[in-house]
Amino acid sequence: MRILSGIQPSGKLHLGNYFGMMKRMVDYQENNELYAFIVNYHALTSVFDAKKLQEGTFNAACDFLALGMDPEKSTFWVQSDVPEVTELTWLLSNVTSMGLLERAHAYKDKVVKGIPATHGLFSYPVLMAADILAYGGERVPVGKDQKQHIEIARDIAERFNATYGETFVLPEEDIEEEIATVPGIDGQKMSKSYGNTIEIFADEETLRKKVMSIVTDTTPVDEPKPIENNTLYEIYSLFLNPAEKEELKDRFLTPGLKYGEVKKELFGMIWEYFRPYREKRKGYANDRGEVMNILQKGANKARETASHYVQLARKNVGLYYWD
Ligand code: AQP
Repeated sequence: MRILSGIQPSGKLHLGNYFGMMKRMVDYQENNELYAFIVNYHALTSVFDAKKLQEGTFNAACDFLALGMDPEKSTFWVQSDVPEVTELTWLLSNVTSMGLLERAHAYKDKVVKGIPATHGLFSYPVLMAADILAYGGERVPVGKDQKQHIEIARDIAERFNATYGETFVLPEEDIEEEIATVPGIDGQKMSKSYGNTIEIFADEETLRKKVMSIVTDTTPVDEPKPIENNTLYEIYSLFLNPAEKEELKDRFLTPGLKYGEVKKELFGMIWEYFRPYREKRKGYANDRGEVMNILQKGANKARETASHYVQLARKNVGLYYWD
């Protein structure tokens, strides 16, 4: 199965990105053909500082590699190193109805969050469709926030195939229900633009402060704690196997549990969980040459696949005028 997904280099990696997408990507690479990339063209919709985008791209590459992306097994590259996707975006734009894009929640949400309402932001889902279709992605592991975008990509592929003949694979979203939306420290969806993230490579003090500031309810200590919509419970559960989750549930439902103590435990757990990745990340961060080399090789591999689909699309729409 060809699995594909990307991450924007638009800020520091957080638990939502990790559990919603990255961890699952890394797990998939054992038995699947994995395509993973850093979507810097997409980040241009919200990052307007060249230096920041450059650094963000390098940092995202270090994050992904440290977390287990294996460039020998998988194809790992930076989106803009295969500029054919921007051409494909144009070809797809012409079979994408305005209505389809006008219904996109992410556009409206991002404008509300203060991201400028540009044409780029509006057509973000078409670029995303091009990314998926250019590589023949069959399954796309994402968090729930991206569900509609994958549906749009599928609609666009269907429309293109119906208009010009079989060209693209129809992609399907891959969302894990239990971790579809990781909450942030304030209980809303964990999101860079809400400033409510728990960054996985933060230093010890920053991480401790973030975890200690997870918002909790005012249930008295000597009463059972709710587990529904309980942010602390939900974040803690991400690190547990099913049996451990049951134990945690029992602890919450038993009077006497102190949220402050659970937060301290959770901090320790997160710190230890990411310790080996932090070490590995330092190695990559200090070896720019090696990271660039990996990305270049990845781009060459990715380009071969993209060429196949983009050439086919060019031919099918009639751009091969000499034929
Ligand atoms: N809170 C989340 N829960 C589950 N999955 C999440 N993802 C993001 N937040 C959560 C998933 O992470 C992948 C990469 O996301 P992205 O690079 O597209 O970043 P994003 O969705 O833009 O992340 P943010 O933090 O929410 O950024 P802003 O504030 O800019 O919108 C995706 O698969 C996403 O689903």
